[in-house]
Amino acid sequence: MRTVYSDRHRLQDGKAELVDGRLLPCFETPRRADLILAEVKARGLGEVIGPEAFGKEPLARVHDPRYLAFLETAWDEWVAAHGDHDALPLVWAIRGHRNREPGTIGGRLSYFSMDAGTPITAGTWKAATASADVALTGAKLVAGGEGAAFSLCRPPGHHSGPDYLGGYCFLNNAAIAAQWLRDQGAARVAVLDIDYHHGNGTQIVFYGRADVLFLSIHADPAEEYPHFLGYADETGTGAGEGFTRNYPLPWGTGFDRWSGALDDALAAVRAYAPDAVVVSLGVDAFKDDPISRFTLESADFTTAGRRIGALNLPTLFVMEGGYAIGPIGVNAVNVLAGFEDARGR
Ligand code: Q9C
Ligand code: ZN
Repeated sequence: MRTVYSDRHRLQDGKAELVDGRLLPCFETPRRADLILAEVKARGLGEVIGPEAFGKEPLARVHDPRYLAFLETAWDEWVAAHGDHDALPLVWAIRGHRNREPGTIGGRLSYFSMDAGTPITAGTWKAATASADVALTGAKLVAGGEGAAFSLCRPPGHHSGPDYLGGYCFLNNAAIAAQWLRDQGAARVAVLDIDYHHGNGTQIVFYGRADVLFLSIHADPAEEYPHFLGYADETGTGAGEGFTRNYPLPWGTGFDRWSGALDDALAAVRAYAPDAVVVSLGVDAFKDDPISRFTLESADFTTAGRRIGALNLPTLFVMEGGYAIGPIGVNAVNVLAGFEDARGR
């Protein structure tokens, strides 16, 4: 399969995130994409191409225009108010508070954020929009008849909701791609999220809809980030009832249990008979991931890829998380190679 990649990911290079009371160097670094790209080339997965520019319209199909306007100018406003160090939010509306956009950049940053781990930097808007273009270009390949494509997105996307950033995510690349596929005529799209963390942003975008099936296998939110979404009893609402499925799993989960959830999710995808599948491909379920607590081995990612490939559906892989520098490339490409293997390519 072909890989879509943009060097612009480098423009997102945050200094620090707040973790357990300390400011630590960002886990979500340019090096991640470099290692994945190097492995794509080393393994001969297929041609690497640059993205097309899709503009703001496909972004606005998923995100609130007020949020997009905020994100585009946030850095300049932050610099004018506070200086040219990375922007991090500090306070959020809690139960009983007002849902009202403040006037200052500091207040607005909090309003449009869900955590203090996702710094806005000088290059954030350019990197995030390039990442969305990478997802959209992959979607176009799949819509055009390529059986599969790999969008090597960075920064990731699945924690970003209609009007907020968080979890290292600014624009929800997978949701933008899935919506674009719908807008191009796909009747039904399934989004399968195998990142270690719940895909809260993607779930919210499609929660009330039957035309996009959302399935997420992740660490139990009672124990793990993002903490406030991703329980098994969240199954969709209204017309979307039954079209969201969550598989929360406890810390320490290994491939036996994880793959049981995968098989259940894949059966649901088959029954849904979508025109296309978007895989939110995080590889942070890996045993040595520095911020995660599942125990998948590198070889397990190959097996997971094979099972996804056995669906025999047009499939777009969209890169999400994975922070074990070193094996991140191997783990991501193992999924893709396993997928190709099952397709007999
Ligand atoms: N103690 C993605 O994988 N911080 N985002 C967790 C851990 C946020 C992960 C802190 C993790 C976000 C795309
Ligand atoms: Zn993750």
